[in-house]
Amino acid sequence: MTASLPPQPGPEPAASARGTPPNPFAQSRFLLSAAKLPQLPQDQVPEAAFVGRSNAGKSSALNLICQRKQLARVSKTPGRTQLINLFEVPLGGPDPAALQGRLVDLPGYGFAQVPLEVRRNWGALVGGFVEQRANLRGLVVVMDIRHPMTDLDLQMLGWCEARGLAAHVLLTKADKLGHGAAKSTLLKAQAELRAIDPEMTMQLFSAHAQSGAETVRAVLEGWLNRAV
Ligand SMILES: Nc1nc2c(ncn2[C@@H]2O[C@H](COP(=O)(O)OP(=O)(O)O)[C@@H](O)[C@H]2O)c(=O)[nH]1
Ligand SMILES: [Mg+2]
Repeated sequence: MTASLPPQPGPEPAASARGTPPNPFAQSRFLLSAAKLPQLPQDQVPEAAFVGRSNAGKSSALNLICQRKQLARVSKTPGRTQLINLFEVPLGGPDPAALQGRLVDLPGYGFAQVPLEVRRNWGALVGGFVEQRANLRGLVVVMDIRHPMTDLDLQMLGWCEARGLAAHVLLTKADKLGHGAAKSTLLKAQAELRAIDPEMTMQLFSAHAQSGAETVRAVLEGWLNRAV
């Protein structure tokens, strides 16, 4: 008698090896950095933004989603980047007007050593972006699975809820916990998220184990294919 093993998590096979469509995010290109909201493009291109505590793993997540080693520079010095970085994603499709979306890398938060002035500036920049940016279709909130749902994460989700904006949470560095602990953290945090807004979603993610990227790509494609 043969016992079949359950499917094991592991690196995703290359898209072509499975006959799945190519990853559109692999074509992402850096567009520009903005220090102030008026420097952002004024157009109709839909955007999905990434935000999270400094060092949560946001750059690593963006790099895995886009299958690029250095698209968003993985920083060893948290709290440094105070700019909004925009990446163009050619999504494909017959209508040239609907060809593109953007991924937006927002400056990280919650770094104690950052001076008050920098924190104020962060609040105006990121708060302004999340509350007002017309192009924004959804926010990916990246959290270290060992410190989920901090006060600033909740503030971010609160801004989304107030605006009726979609939000998707990545509990990243899932490789740092055992399978059972990761799963129970997910269930607990999911219950908290549902209490904020039942439509918000959450998943496990690990840049190091290369797991979870396909799920978040599908969420992003759904957002970016929505007309502005
Ligand atoms: N174990 C583990 N470490 C990670 C993972 N993602 C990021 N890191 C590490 O966490 C640190 C911060 O990552 P980074 O992507 O720069 O975070 P950011 O400040 O949010 O952009 C780096 O040392 C990464 O190597 C992950 O999935 N697993
Ligand atoms: Mg970073």
